[in-house]
Amino acid sequence: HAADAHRTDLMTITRYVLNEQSKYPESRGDFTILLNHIVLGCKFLCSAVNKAGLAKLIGLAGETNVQGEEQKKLDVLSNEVFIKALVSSGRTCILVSEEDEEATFVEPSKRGRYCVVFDPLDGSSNIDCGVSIGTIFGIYMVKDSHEPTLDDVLQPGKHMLAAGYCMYGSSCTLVLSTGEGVHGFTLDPSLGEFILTHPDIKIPKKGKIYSVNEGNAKNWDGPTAKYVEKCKFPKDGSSSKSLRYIGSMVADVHRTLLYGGIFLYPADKKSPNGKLRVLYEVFPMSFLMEQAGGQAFTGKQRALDLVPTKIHERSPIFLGSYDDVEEIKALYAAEGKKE
Ligand code: P6P
Repeated sequence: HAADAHRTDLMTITRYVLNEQSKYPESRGDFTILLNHIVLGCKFLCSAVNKAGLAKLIGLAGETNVQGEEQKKLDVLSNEVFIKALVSSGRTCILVSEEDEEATFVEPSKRGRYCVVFDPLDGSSNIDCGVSIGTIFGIYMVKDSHEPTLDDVLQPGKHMLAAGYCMYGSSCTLVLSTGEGVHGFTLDPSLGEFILTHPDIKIPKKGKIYSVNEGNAKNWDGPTAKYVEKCKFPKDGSSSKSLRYIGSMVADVHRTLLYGGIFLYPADKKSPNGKLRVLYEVFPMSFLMEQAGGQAFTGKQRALDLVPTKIHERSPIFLGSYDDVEEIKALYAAEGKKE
């Protein structure tokens, strides 16, 4: 039976990436080696996050554990793990992490051709209450491998070669796109392998869920306020949308990708560029949404067309089902005409 074949045809993320590589005979396998090191980082974090409650890895840095060792906050630990995994891959030359003010330029002897931007543990403020958190990453090719500079990472999201996230929740799910659609893999802890469980994810064209922090409503601009009003009090007699907001981007985006709907982190009077970071939150999630048939908009333009000028730059973001994002684009366009 097809189902049985699916069950026994154990497609692991390692095999998937190798299959992708085989499409490019001239490839030296660098990209495969890089992805495998990212997967290794995710496996380590999955186990560290799951043990956090027991090993007292949660809580503030500076505490000591039963062995009297200096406690590392989980996001500090995860950053160190990813930096070490990426540098030791020998395939990276610039790393941008949410945890580090400055970019990391890999020493020449270990340098490769890829730049990786990542948030090692996004949503980490939710760790202590057990809400799903995750790692988000995006991969660029350097523009000039002779002397890498920040220009090699300040590229528009549409130049990304791959993007993905790993969600540490009831199960550990890694969602990845290398530009050939979006594929979801679930970690089988007994095998220590990510198994393909969600081949070729496509987001529903329209959804019944909107996801935004309503607590910021008083600071929203006109189009966002109008759109959310429409979700709650539709004028065309359709049923109102449900509100689902977890407050952890990986979890909110994963639900949006699988169930459809729209995720919004708009600009507001307090934060004119919104809260989410362009390089390692907005771009990777926008890349995945477009690859899954959805779209991502900043309020002014297609999110992936944005050209960042600073590595920790923020942008408003509206992403999810194609038709839902179209609606908010129309409201911003109408606003633009008035100005
Ligand atoms: P707010 C978590 O702190 C985070 O960076 C994202 O994971 C999440 O989407 C957002 O901030 C939540 O922000 O302002 O609604 O608490």
